[in-house]
Amino acid sequence: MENDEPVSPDPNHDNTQSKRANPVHKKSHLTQIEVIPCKICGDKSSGVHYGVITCEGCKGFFRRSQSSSVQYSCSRQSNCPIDRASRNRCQSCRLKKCVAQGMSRDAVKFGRMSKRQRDSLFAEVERHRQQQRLQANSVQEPQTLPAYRSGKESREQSSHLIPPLPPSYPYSVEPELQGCPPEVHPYLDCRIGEAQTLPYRGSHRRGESNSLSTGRGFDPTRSTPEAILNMSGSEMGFRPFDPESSFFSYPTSLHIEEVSASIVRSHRETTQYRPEELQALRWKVFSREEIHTYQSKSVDEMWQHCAVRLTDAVQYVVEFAKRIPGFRQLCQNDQIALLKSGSMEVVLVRMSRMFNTENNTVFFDGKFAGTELFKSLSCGDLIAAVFDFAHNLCALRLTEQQMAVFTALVLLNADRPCLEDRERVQRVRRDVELALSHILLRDNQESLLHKLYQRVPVLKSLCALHMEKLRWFRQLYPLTVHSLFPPLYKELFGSDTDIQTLTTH
Ligand code: HC3
Repeated sequence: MENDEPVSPDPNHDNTQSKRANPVHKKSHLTQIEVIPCKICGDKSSGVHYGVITCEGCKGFFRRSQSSSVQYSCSRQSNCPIDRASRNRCQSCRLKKCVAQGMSRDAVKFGRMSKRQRDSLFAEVERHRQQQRLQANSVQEPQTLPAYRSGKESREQSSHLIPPLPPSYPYSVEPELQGCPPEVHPYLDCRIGEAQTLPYRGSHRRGESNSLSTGRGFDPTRSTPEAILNMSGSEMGFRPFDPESSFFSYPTSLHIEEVSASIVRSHRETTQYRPEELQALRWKVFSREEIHTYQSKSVDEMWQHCAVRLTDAVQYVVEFAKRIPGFRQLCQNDQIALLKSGSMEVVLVRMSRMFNTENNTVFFDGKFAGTELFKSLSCGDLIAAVFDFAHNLCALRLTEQQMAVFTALVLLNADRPCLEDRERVQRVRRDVELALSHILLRDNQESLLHKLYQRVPVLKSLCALHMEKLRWFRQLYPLTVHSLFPPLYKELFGSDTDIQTLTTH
């Protein structure tokens, strides 16, 4: 019976040229390709072999089938199933499947694939990554949110989540009686305290020079939460922020340049896709059939799908916020309050990076999608408004640096509800305001400042409409939200009252 173990490196699979052609892209691309299972048996793949993504076993089997003179024959109806467990049972059917999938000794090497072929492969990698994350998220689901409790009980129960408030805080009355109940935020809370392993990014940033003096950049697939958590401020290239220090209260242009550089670096490390990746895929649009598949989802299915995607995007925003100079020196309550009210706004701003104004599509699930793809959400007005916003902001053609500092400004809004120390938020914000002015002045684009500030109330109205839609959806599908939406999503967009509604129905 065919010995399945690869006997030696594949002499036919020489990708030297492609390694020379683009070592970083090639390495990262090949690394990504392995998320796609073997096209022959479904086992973990090891790359493109003889023109098809296969595992080492099927690569070796095909090579031996080409070199040996043996003829394979099937003892059944030549339709044997070929999977990881059965692949050695029938060599004839296995070879038949190899050929059917396109394996050939003359197949082009990966490095010489056409751009279209490589883009198609890249999009397939992205789709598999998204599926992996979806499964990972559903596996994470068992974590349950604490059920709604009265103020006193809630504070006692949640003390392990949010440090108990010192008596001087104004939460002495029952939460129902105050403007901003001390909500429980186990997911936001731990995300603020620790760095999270983020969902897959567009590509690994190996070898990219990074800002950290230790040479460790933020790569969610590499950096463990402990590693990031243990990086000291100086190790991360930041001077410890101390709003009380005299140095901080008189920002010099050097300090402002440092704040700008720090925010731009954090932005670069916490955006899901690089501009060049999005540019490379800008004409990769969904087919009619693929759009129909999305449109055929039920309302609750599509909402759950988008809620997962939105939550992924928010996780990157949380990491970005934590790296804004001064953000983590704010009190826990204010960090959470700023994220609760600002993260969706930042997601919408960042969405404009992924928008193609020429066909009004946005990068979603590995390809560019128009509004029609989101039809089954049944909130056409919200979709249209979100796309309009993305289109108009995209048309300003912000640079990554301008985008980075603008999103930091969106987050550091001292007018947000439930803030305990507005003045401190304002102090942190002031440096970012100066940083944005500094960058626009340097870029000779001061007129952008007014245009960007004009977008802020639009963001607020979009988020209000989003919350209105969520309340509508939750009335119809309370258990979907409660049981199937990511916990972080519920923390961000839910509220104690809503949790009470859910748990008492
Ligand atoms: C805004 C959006 C949901 C989020 C989608 C995101 C931002 C997700 C991250 C991707 O990298 C980029 C992206 C593209 C499209 C964005 C969607 C467009 C429309 C949809 C709704 C307006 C929000 C629906 C979310 C809800 C209702 C489940 O909370």
